[in-house]
Amino acid sequence: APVERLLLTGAAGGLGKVLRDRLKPFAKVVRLSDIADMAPARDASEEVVVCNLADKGAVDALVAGCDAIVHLGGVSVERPFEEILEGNIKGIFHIYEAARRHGVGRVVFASSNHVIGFYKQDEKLDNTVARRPDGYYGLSKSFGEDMAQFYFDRYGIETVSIRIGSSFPEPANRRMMSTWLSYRDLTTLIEKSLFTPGVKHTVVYGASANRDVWWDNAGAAVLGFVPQDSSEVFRDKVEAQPPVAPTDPNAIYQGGAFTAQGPFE
Ligand code: NAI
Ligand code: 15L
Repeated sequence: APVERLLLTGAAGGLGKVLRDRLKPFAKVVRLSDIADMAPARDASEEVVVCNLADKGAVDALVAGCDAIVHLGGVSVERPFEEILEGNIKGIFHIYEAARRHGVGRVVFASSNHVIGFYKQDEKLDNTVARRPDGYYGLSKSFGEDMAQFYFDRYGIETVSIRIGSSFPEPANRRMMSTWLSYRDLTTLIEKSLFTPGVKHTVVYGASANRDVWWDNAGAAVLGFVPQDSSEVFRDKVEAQPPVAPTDPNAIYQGGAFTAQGPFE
């Protein structure tokens, strides 16, 4: 059954804009939120609320009346710790605390491949490997996964943490041939994450059916997720790019260039 009111955070972002329409069939009302401006509500099935995730009271009011949350909001790239602390670390705490207070039973958390970014590209990972975050951003997503587990163990709030690879219209480089997640597959994965019963806290990788995947996605199979797309159709275009030096982090680590950002001082 569709959700009555679904909260989408990060609605002004790259994925949020795409999901604004695609999530409509999953809920009677989608409450769209971001710190940045969004297009006004188009009809009665949309609510638009500007909210800073670092503001606990504002997040509490944002979550009131919602039945499920797709949490995409926050800093989505490597940045100085102080910025990550506000949007991501305080943000995820405020989301779960509000979920607890308002009886929200299900969260879909946009985690990231950067929680395991320091593994090498020739290593195959399942969802039980020790995390190896590749920066403050990856650390904040790692903390988010722990937060999700804690709020399940303590309060029974269920979460699917999706370690999204690279979700863009096309893979932009060779690394993304392995990490690419089409918008169609992302949408299906979110749907399964919202509606599969009894997920507790499940960690899945968000990747399409790419030829050279690095991730054993048994967790996603439990959700009944079968990716439909593959980066293979972009191979010729991507391989026309200049070669990447074998010493380039983009050729070594699953997290690519994120492993070499900073220090910030
Ligand atoms: P994005 O950066 O385009 O969107 C994130 C949105 O969060 C932005 O609109 C931004 O204004 C908002 N935001 C930032 N700080 C905020 C705050 N303090 N309060 C409220 N809103 C705030 O990122 P994108 O690509 O749309 O990603 C969405 C989510 O998925 C992010 O959490 C990102 O970390 C995650 N993700 C995305 C991947 C991708 O390939 N696109 C890969 C892995 C994870
Ligand atoms: C992420 O976590 C970022 O949010 C996104 O912008 C991409 O950089 C992606 O990972 C990636 O690793 O390609």
